[in-house]
Amino acid sequence: MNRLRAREELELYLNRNTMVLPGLVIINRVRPLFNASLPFIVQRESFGCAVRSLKNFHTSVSKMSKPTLYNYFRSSASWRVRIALAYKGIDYEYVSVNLLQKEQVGEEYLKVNPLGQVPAFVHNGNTITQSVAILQYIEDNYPNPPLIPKDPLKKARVLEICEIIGSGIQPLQNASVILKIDSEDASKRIEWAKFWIEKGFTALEKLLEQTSGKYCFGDELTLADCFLVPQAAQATRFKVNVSEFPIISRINETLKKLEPFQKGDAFVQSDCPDELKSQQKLE
Ligand SMILES: N[C@@H](CCC(=O)N[C@@H](CS)C(=O)NCC(=O)O)C(=O)O
Repeated sequence: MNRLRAREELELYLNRNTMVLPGLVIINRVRPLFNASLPFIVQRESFGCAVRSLKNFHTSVSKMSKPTLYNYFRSSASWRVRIALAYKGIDYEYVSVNLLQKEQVGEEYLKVNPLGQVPAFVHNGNTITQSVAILQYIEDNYPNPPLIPKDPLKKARVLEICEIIGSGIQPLQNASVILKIDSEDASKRIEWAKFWIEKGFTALEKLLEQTSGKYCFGDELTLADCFLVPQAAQATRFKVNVSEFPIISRINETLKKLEPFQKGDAFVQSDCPDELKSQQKLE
């Protein structure tokens, strides 16, 4: 990170957090964000950031309180959020909501999310549902390292990829949706999910021809990558041959080797049954 970039980032960060801080506290708080550029940022006055009251300072300190993620190891919408949290180095409380045991529609959880779905993210007493809203909230509060480009067109492209997966594919393969398919024959449900995943992947593959580099959007990790890996895993589950989509397949394999993707992976989570964990190791 160069001097100018560090300065811009710090100004943005301080203005968002609007606090009065003695130099030492600033250094401590920005250290994790600006480690490499720390020598350049000790002169707070020179940044022209907003000066606010001590009350605001306390508010901004509690902004750093540990969030809770209600989720389930295999839920792809939860999985996206786990990857982003790992990438940004955010520590959180993992609360498992067992979808197989229908805990998502139990009285307790419906108080958290009346829609009866995971994930739900709780921070400073505020509950946010819907993975896109959660991810945007995380991005706004923990902007570094970024997952959403600032440039409007680049941002639109990244969100386009997220939406193809998040709106065009995932809801159509969600367990509670496919269970509504009126058939004695379970293979009909798999066929249904496979159809929508393949349709979505066909469009996504075309889009990635234009946008991808090492990852979905050039060589920068973005939110689109957080969406891709869990969706590719679900595709395999629904018998899609992911290798028929060479760009998706290549990016997925590359991403799976990266630490945040390994930490967010379904099969290392505490609520993943042991037999699935070991089965996964064999594959
Ligand atoms: N649009 C929602 C989708 C959430 C969603 O579909 N969650 C699934 C797991 S991936 C769920 O909770 N399914 C249980 C159910 O619908 O009963 C988001 O992005 O958070």
